[in-house]
Formats: sequence, structure tokens, C-alpha cells
Amino acid sequence: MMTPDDVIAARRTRAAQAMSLTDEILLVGAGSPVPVPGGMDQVHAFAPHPHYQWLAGHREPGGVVAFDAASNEWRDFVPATTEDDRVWQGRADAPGEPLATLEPWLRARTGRPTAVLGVPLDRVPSDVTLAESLEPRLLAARRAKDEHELGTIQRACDATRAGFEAARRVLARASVTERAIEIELTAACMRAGGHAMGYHTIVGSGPNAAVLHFSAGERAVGEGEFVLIDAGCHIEGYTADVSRTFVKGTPTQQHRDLYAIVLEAEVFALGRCRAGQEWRELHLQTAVKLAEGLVHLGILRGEPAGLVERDAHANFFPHGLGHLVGLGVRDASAYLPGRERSDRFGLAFLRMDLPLETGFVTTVEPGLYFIGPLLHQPDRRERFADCTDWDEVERWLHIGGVRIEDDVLVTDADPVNLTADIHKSFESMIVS
Ligand SMILES: [Mn+2]
Repeated sequence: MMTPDDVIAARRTRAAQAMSLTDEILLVGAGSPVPVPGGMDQVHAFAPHPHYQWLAGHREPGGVVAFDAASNEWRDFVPATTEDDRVWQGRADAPGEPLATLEPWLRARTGRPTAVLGVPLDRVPSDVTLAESLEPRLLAARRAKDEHELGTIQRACDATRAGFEAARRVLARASVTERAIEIELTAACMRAGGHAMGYHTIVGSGPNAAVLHFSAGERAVGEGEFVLIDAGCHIEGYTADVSRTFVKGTPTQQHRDLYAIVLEAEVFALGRCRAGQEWRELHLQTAVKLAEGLVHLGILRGEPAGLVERDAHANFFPHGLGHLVGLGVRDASAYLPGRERSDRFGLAFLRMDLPLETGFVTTVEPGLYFIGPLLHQPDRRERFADCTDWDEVERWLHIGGVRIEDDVLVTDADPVNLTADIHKSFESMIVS
């Protein structure tokens, strides 16, 4: 069993190797709390820069991790805890040496190439070219999760499961609102050990299920409606990211058909989260599955692979297949150096373009939606008129959409679904 110090030492070794430094100085800033405007003596919830937390092993504000590559020496500089901090917040000292000693430490290394990553530092200039070359390498070093991180992510996933179970229970109540579902889900996540939600919770009922980043409102869930919930709590900054789509009351054939297509696509993609799998390719293969389903429903016409090539599917699946999760909800997701974001409608929203590797945790989150503002756009209707039955589309607009999302660990063997315990069979999503 590794001690916390061993974990941090291993990460630092991994980072130094990934950046192949020789005589440079690397500084990584945590950042500081952001005050709420208006002099209210309040700050927004603080999250350190993920590079900092990963290298420092704690979430205290204001610190700087420093590395002198010539002497292979790592140092932790942290702000002094003031009397006010002790009196008002009961704060103890963060682990490290006083931040005031960073300046003399740097002065003793004047003239050495110095890169600042994480949050920029006051009065410490950064070699922009060096920093730009190091950033993608540190990001890459952080992608594969270590045992400590995987344990924490699994705890966040388990606490999130409690949230979804609570959502199911409250959904059974007559005239329950989206907001009431969010409240119960959040409370259950926190009771199960979650520190806070990892991102803004989405609860969309009926047509609101088609609003990709919908905020829960006072709308009461109607009988025979989808309720799309996308939520995950974090523990020490490590967040789960899960979507489930419930049906309140008796489902229609439309509910069954749409759900079955998305679930099949999700299971297809989950099984392919293996080391070496190019994410962009998996996104496109899954899109073909979704297009097949839309052809089957009579919404699209044509050969599925060809429909995906011309982005006809993207009118109903206008987001990427997923992204990495870990320290934050889009942890270390990126385009590998040299890879550019496509301007194709069906690819432009991909959040990462890289091959999966052992130790990565990624979301897999296909969805199909009937989004009025997208589907009623005249240019779009004309462009896809030959392959889209727009009259049929009108018969689906009330249904909103379906997204199913799990968090998957890529291993040397089969992928491990960290959120497999959160029910997703269609029968289990019916709440009456
Ligand atoms: Mn999500």
C-alpha cells in the first residue's frame, strides 16, 4: 500500500519524465479563491488548478509547486496561515514552506529557463514557448489515473449512484418538479460522501430533455414523459459524470424505440473502450449505430455510414461521444498536439482527439434529441431534405431526448464500467 507521500513522489517522477527537463525551472500555481462581487466577504467555492492538486496532493489555495530539473528537487511553497485564517476559518497550516521563500529560491536560479503552468503567478514571468511545450506533456502525464485517483473516482461514482436512486424515488411522487428531483439527488449524493456536485446538474423533463445543458426549473414532470438527468458529485475534486433517462408513467412505443437505439449504441461504445482505440473513430462508429436506428424509425433515409459522412445524424446527436473524467468533469481531455478540431458539424464538438490508454477514465454518452431550434432551422431543413423525413421529425419533437452515460476505466483487459451499478435497462427506467 502506497502512502500519500509515495503517491505524490510517483506522480512527480512521472511528470518529470514526461516533460524530459534538463536544467529548467517549473512552477505550478494553485490559484486563489474568486471573491463574490459586491464586498460581501464571500468567495466562490475554490478548486485548485488540477495540475497543482495532482502534484501537491492537496486542495489548499495559493500554493506553488516548484521543480528544479538540474538538481531534481521538488519544493512546496504555501501561503502562511494568518491569524484571521485561524480565527475565522479555523485553518491549519498547509503542508509546505512559506510562500515568501519562493522569491529567494527563484533569485538563486536567475537566468534559468522558467515555465509557469497551472494558474499564472504574480511577478513571476514565464517562458511562453517553454510553457506551451510542457503543458501538453504534463496533461498527458495526468491522463492515466493512479490507484489513489481510481479509488476516489469510484467513491464519487458510488455516491452518485445513491443520488440517482433518490431521483428515482422522488420521481414516483405526483406532480414532482425538476427542481425537487435535483434537490433530492444532490442531498443523497452528499449523504453518501460526495463533497459537492462536480458540475451543474441537468434535470430536463419532456421537451426540456432536448436542452443539452438544461437547468432544472419549476416544471412538473408530466405523465408519459422522459426525464433526462445528467449529474455527478465529486470527492476531493474527482468527479463522476452520469446520465440516465427515466420515463414517468406509462411509456409509449416512441419512448421504447428511441431508448433502445441509444442504449444499444452506448453498450457498443462501452465495449470498445480499449487501449489504442482512437476516440474520434469510436465516435464515428457509434454515430453510424445511431444513424441506423434513425433510419429504422423512418426519420433518416439512406445508408447509415453515408449519412454520418454528411453529418445528417448530427442533427439528432449534436455532441461528442464523451470526454475524460477525473480531476474535474473534462479532465485532461484534449486534442493531441498536431490534431486540429474539425469544422465538420458532426465532429466539431468532439472534446478530445486521442487514442485511449490503460488507466484513462472516460465518459461514454451517446444521445438522440429532438431540438427545436436546430431542427426548425430553414437552411438545415433544406440541406438535409433528401435524407430526412421532416414530417416524421415533427411527430417526435414533444419527446425531448435520451442520453445514457457511464464512466469507463480503460484497462489492459476488458473495459471496466465504474457506474455499472446505476440501472439503465429500459424497464428499470420506468417510474410509476
Ligand atoms: Mn454528463
